[in-house]
Amino acid sequence: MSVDTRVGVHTIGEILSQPDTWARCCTLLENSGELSQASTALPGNVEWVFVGCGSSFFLAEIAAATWSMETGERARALPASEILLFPSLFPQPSQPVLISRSGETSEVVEAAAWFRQNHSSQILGITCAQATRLEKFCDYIIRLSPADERSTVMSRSFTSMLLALQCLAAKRAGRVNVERVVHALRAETEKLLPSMQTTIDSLVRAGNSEDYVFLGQGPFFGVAQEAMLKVKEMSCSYAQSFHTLEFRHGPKAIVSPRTLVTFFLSEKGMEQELAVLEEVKSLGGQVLAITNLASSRMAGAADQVISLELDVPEPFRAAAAVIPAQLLGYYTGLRKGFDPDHPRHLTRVVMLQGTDGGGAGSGS
Ligand code: F1P
Repeated sequence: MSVDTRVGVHTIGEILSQPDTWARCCTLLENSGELSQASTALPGNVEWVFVGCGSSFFLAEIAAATWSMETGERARALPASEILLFPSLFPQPSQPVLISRSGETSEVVEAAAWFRQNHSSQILGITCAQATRLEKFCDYIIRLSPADERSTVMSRSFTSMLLALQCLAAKRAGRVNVERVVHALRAETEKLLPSMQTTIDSLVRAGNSEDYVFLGQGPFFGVAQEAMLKVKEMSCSYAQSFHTLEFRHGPKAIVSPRTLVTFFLSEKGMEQELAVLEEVKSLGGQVLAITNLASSRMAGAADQVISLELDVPEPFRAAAAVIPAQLLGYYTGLRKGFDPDHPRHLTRVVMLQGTDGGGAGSGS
């Protein structure tokens, strides 16, 4: 069998497989009953703490925002390292959710061990891998095998684990038909992929950008964070992320014709966020707007607009909204001569010396 050696072949395949993967994961969860089991067994009226590293931490940020918006319960996201270094941050009781594609990241496994040792609550884990060190510490595990990846950078694992946690929030709140949401997301995003690719590819071919900024509020702040990481990981470019309105408070000083500022526009904050977009344009920056419904005012200000037009509640649009940023990192990496399947300096899993994992800085 011939091996496909094209540069970035695994990463682009995984990015484009996301709608189909979401449907497969949703079916898996419905058949296994894992989501319903976790939804009924885990406590309410405590703060839910979503924990991860790297992309999985940014996933945690979106999941925490969704949790509070959908259930009304308190929730926050933290990198696993905060639990290890500042455990006093965690007033009892809390409901920990440990997020890790590999289930082997040392900081996440150690955080799970800390919760096991110091908290009476039950631990929920979510992973894409089999037989992981993480699950040894978990009372409940959501396992999304169809979303696992060969690539180092996360794409379908990120959006699939995010959707699973958002569906858990929806089941807890009992206000959203989860199957309908996933079906709509899958069908509509599948249709959007070709135009997303065309828009992002043409933006990259124009080759005017050397500095990237991503802006979002509410559940879209975590999307902006993940977008920043995708462009850094796949293209070794300078990228930053902020809450949209925070950009005025100093960071906008960097805006130039070589700066591409991507706005993940929310419905709730549209008016205020659009004012920042118009200000960035007036300062001479390039602007990409990712929105659910485009407007003439938006089209008049932005250089490019990607309109999702998804008939799902606002937080559930996050998974689709991040895809243009995955493509931006991918095509920018190719243009700069990198191989997104083998990102510079990175390993697929970060396992640290002195843990019950590999040697110093080892990774696989
Ligand atoms: C988390 C992570 C990724 C990053 C790289 C190294 O992995 O930090 O976010 O892109 O792949 O690992 P995991 O804990 O979700 O397996």
